Amino acid sequence: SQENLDELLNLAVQCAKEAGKLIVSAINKEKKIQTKTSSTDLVTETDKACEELIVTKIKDLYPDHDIIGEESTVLNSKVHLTSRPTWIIDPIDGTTNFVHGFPYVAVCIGFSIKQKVKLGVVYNPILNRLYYAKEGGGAFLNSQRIEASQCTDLTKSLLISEWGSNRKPERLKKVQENFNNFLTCPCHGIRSTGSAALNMCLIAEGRADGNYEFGIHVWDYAASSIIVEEANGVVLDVTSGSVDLLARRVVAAGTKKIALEICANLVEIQDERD
Ligand code: LIP
Repeated sequence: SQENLDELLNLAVQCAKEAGKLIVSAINKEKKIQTKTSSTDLVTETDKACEELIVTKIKDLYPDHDIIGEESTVLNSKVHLTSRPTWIIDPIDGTTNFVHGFPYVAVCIGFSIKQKVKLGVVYNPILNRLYYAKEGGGAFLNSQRIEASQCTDLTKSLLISEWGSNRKPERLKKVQENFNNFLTCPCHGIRSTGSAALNMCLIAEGRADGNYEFGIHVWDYAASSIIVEEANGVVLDVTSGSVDLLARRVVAAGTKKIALEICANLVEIQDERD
């Protein structure tokens, strides 16, 4: 029910704010850094502490809900996203930024039923930007309604994408090919914040017109996907079909036209599904 969704959204906002406090208090200090799948895929004790805080709070109130968390997912294991009520959590999206003190980091909390995202919270505690949305309720940034851009011309668009943490030469070549395609299109520019979730929220806010990324995980784009949709933006899979939460790739844009043009120009990069 709507009422229940409001309650869950409140809980997600509370969790994000508390985790945000941990991030703020740790970002300027020395960090214990570990690597995950490669030397450019990082995790810190703060990622883990934030996830634990959020998971504990949710389990306390909703012990029968499922939880998918970035740091509690065993490396290279499959994610089990079922039709059951499921929380999808990235305690720090933009861990590399966090490590360097670059201020684009976000706590991401999404909630899905039947594999459909019902609400999402993306919180940047450093820049104090709280984005949230629930199904049918519009999208908000710090309590103000946000709207995606109306741009329909790729040659007049500002795009956002990322290099990603996977630097295998063959793969990186394709990432570069995609940057080249859009730069020679030419779009007005391509930006990278280092956080897939904040990139998508910039689309929701209408600060940029289109975004794509390969190699991300369900926790990087579940919460932000509903924020883009509720801001009247468009979220697609790179095949131009509907977004696939486990496909490890996403296209987001203010308009369907830009989203489809991005899809049409992309060289596909294959990553193992979540
Ligand atoms: C990050 C993504 C970013 C991507 C990085 C990394 P994390 O997520 O949000 O867009 O390019 O490689 O995966 O690991 O900081 O949560």
